[in-house]
Amino acid sequence: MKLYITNGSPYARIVRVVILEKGLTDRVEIIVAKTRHANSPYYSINPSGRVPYLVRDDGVGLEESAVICAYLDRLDGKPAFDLPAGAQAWEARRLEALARSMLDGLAVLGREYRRPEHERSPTILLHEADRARRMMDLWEQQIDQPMFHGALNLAQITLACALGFAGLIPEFHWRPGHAKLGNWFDQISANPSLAATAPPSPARVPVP
Ligand SMILES: N[C@@H](CCC(=O)N[C@@H](CS)C(=O)NCC(=O)O)C(=O)O
Repeated sequence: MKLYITNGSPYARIVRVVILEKGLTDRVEIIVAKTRHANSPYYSINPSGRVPYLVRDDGVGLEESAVICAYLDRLDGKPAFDLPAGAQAWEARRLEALARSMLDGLAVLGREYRRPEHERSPTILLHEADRARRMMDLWEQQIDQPMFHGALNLAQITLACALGFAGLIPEFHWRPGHAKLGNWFDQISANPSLAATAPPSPARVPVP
């Protein structure tokens, strides 16, 4: 299989973490795609131009990090990232969606800051920075949930990748006022699959 990524993409990182956790490194070739470039050859592979994109062994391509993770997790018939049983399944869905919601906003914020200054929209910057701050406040409360302190799950991976991406936006400082969240992030970042996929330094990250 082939997984197309960019080094700075937090969505691609979620999939890369799952590949490591599932021991699939020998089965998935990771290829850095050229995104957001007119006429990139990558567009003939994935017309949407987005990453992550998994080309399966049968040649079929899959988009969306959650779909790709679910596919890879089930390959061995022993899913490690399935939803827990009963009411906890809704908690898992709720928290993963909340983490993804913050990540979606941060992705817009990061992208806007990486445009040339004269192309940036002050309205979008303000809107997304406000959203991100509200979400960080919410996470400072939610991080006590047992689901964030047990075995690695997709809500944890998504939140860790969102916070890792926030750290790539030099203009956005999320740690002040969010000590619990910061501690959680520091601890989970030491996990080998997260450490191995840590994003490159801000100066080298292309627009996701
Ligand atoms: N919902 C998608 C989001 C994927 C996404 O937005 N990827 C960005 C990189 S972080 C991208 O490919 N951007 C390139 C473009 O928009 O052309 C997922 O979860 O996979």
